[in-house]
Amino acid sequence: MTYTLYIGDRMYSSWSLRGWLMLEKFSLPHELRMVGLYSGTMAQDMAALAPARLVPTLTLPDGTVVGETLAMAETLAERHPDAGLWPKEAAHRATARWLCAEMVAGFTALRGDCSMQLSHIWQGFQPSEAVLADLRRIETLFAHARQTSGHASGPLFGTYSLADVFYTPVAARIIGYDLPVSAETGAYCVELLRDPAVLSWQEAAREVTYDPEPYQLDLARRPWVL
Ligand SMILES: N[C@@H](CCC(=O)N[C@@H](CS)C(=O)NCC(=O)O)C(=O)O
Repeated sequence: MTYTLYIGDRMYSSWSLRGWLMLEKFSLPHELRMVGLYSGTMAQDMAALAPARLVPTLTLPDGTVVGETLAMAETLAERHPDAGLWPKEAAHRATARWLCAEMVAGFTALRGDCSMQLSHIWQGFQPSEAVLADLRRIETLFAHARQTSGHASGPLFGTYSLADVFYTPVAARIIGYDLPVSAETGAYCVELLRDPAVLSWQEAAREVTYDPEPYQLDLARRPWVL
């Protein structure tokens, strides 16, 4: 029983990272297939998965195709009720679902201005007022999650869950652009990015290079050392 996850790129595809973490972190057997997100072959590579057209896309062992990361998360959680994808307690689970849904639907300024990259830390990035508002909202949601769960640090709901999966690429944006957040949020972001699974993903990401690199900024950079 193996899932197949189609991903685009490890360095820059935030959604691919989410799709992979929800399999990898919960020990769900899977194989990966690369899709040419930046090589111009994406439509061709994904033709057999139509009408899915974005990465990640998941296929279930029976061949069912599932697009959209949130749909994948719910499908995997339903198929593996004991794997702990969602928090055990109902109130925590409802809040975790809320955080994931708001992430998928929101933070458009942060996502638009600070494309995820796991290569280096930009120096001197000046966030717009809209990006700062997104950061405030993210910290409000984190505070609400922690108040609900009673866990002041570590995974938002005490045990690593889909909420942490969905906010890992958000953490990469916060760290990768050196964005202003509280010490607590910064520590949580670093913890998410120091996860051994994320580090192995980042290491594999470095094996692929692009010329020109996507999402360049006219800014100095420092090495990604956390
Ligand atoms: N809402 C989708 C977003 C997926 C997404 O935007 N993936 C990007 C890569 S990170 C993509 O496939 N872009 C290719 C395109 O837009 O043609 C999800 O939750 O999975």
